[in-house]
Amino acid sequence: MISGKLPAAELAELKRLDVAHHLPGQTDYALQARLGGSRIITRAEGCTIHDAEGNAILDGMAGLWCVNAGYGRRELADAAHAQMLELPYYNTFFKTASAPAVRLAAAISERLGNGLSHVFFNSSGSEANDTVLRLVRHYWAVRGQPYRNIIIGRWNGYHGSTVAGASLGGMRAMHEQGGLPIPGIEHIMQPYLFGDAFGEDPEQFAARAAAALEERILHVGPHNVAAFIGEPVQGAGGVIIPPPGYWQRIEAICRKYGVLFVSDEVICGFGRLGKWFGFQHFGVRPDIVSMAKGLSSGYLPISATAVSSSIVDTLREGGEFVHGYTYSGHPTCAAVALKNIEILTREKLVERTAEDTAPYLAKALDRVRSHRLVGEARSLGLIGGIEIVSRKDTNERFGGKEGTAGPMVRDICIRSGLMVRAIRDTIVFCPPLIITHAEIDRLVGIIAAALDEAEPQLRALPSVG
Ligand code: PXG
Repeated sequence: MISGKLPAAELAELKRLDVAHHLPGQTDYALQARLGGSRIITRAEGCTIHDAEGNAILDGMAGLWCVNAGYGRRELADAAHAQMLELPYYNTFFKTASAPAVRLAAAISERLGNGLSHVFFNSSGSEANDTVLRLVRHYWAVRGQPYRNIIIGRWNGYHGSTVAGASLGGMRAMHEQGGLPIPGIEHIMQPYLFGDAFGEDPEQFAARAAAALEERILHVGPHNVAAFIGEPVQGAGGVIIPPPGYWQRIEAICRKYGVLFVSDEVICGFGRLGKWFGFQHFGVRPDIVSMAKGLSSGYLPISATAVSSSIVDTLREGGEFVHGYTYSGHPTCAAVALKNIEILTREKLVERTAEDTAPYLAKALDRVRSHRLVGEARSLGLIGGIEIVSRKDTNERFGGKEGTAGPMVRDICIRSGLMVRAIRDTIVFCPPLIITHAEIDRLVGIIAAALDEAEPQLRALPSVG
């Protein structure tokens, strides 16, 4: 394994420049400065990232939930190289398109099935959801119902960081900055059984959580509701896997009131749940699907918003859709995404997830499931979360509030050579789909050891913080 270590002087210079000039995303800038700069990641291969200090770290997060095909894929670099020499860029505004964009639209639509025939391209997951917002409102206006413009999302859902994305999402900390959400967005409860309804019967909870959608639709008036948006499994919210029956009920409620059903597949798409798309796992049929991340395995920024053929019929009656980005259908990004889909298909990484690695991970989690600090260890496909609790068989948190144990255990994991995230007190992971059994064992083993290491410190905390 080649080290990513940089000479000490070069690393010191990079860290200095980082503090002096760089504002990383979703970061506390005082903390960045106090730490003397960010950790510099220098190289990666397979499921392993390397930092400038010479550490090799198992990437339990696939970058940021995105490097599905793993790192170091020469084929993807070659696809970008060849496309850049042929046609690096051209737009889709002048009644023009490029071969990679058109072929990618067809490849995505083929894998979506379910009448999701057409694809609009963007560069990020946030932009894909901005397109959702503009498209559904335009759709209803063309249908002669311009007042039908409310979109319902969920508390603790994540749909991006742009004004529309953060508004559709239900992250209260994001809403507190910049006066969000924008008008016309409503939020309902999330289907978080462990956190919000501990001990409730899962079926009953599924019915109750879905009924919240119907109640809200009735409250604001069904004729005013344009769409409902949700992630099949909430990622940034803490890997929240809804109880059985939830999605069927949500779909039925959308149908009952003629509300468009939008599945945000930015994390769940491209094999994460063991199907090409998360909605296919749950057996429902959305009208619109947003996707990004795994579409190119993060090698280049590209996202897509797919719509059903009946929506396209309406759009075709609506004149120009006055929406689009310079980089919509970017040829180089599209060429890389196409090659990425070819790799996922050829190597059967979606099937391998469903049949091999996901069941292996679910079983491997037994090792932490019995741990004194673990309230729940859950996974679906190759995404999972471990709930840290102060008392087994409860959902009580250390220090009497959320967010103490999670970051502590995460920091130990990273120090021990595993990159994971802490979302409040849930340790979450979402490794590349190429992860091996041995790497899954290592991932779970490091988390188990980190829980052991953190326990004395956590037990020493006062019980109410
Ligand atoms: N939808 C979902 C479901 C996502 O997870 C986005 C939309 C927005 O994608 P872009 O490409 O605009 O970032 C995401 C992105 C976190 C975290 O804290 C998660 C995301 C982004 C940044 C941080 O886990 N997911």
